[in-house]
Amino acid sequence: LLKQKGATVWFTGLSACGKSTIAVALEQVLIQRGHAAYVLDGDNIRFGLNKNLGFSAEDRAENIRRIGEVAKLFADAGVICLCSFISPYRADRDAARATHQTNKAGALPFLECFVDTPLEVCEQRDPKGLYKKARAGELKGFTGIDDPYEAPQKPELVIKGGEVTVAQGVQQVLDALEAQGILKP
Ligand code: ADX
Repeated sequence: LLKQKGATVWFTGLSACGKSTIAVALEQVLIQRGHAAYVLDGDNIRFGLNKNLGFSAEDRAENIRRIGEVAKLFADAGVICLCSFISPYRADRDAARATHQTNKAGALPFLECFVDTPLEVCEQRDPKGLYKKARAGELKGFTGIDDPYEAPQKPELVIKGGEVTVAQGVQQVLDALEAQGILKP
């Protein structure tokens, strides 16, 4: 019916690195090209399915576990699922990848996309004023300030968020999806 192969693109990176901006722009391009694509991010997950979770290491792990399972279902249903979450812990991202690999109906493609934007750039953008609050000590456990971010060691893709435009970032993902045979060139 959909004439496409489902897959998950997992965007990881600091708050304000640009991951959701790229994911939403990519969703638009894919839909314009006739592909079924859907973004999962904090806006539609943390206010619904995961509204009972905060930002402790345990809650972040559970946040990513649930999202990994939902993304796998989207991908299994044939949708290109674009996940945009800080997902600061390597083990949590690896578990999301593993659940795609062990899918009953066959392994589902999982592309980890590291949006590698320097902390200084993210902090300068600070669209929600959260870095400022974290620096002032008003917000504890903020990723990159007083909470860890474990960068991926072997991501399928690295987007230099401080150097490329949104359109260039989108193109990088499209190229990777084509190279993996998920989209026809
Ligand atoms: S994750 O760590 O569990 O993957 P997620 O991507 O869902 O995080 O949510 C991150 C967003 O929540 C940030 O962009 C920011 O707007 C907000 N936020 C609130 N508190 C924190 C915090 N302590 N650390 C990071 N982000 C936070």
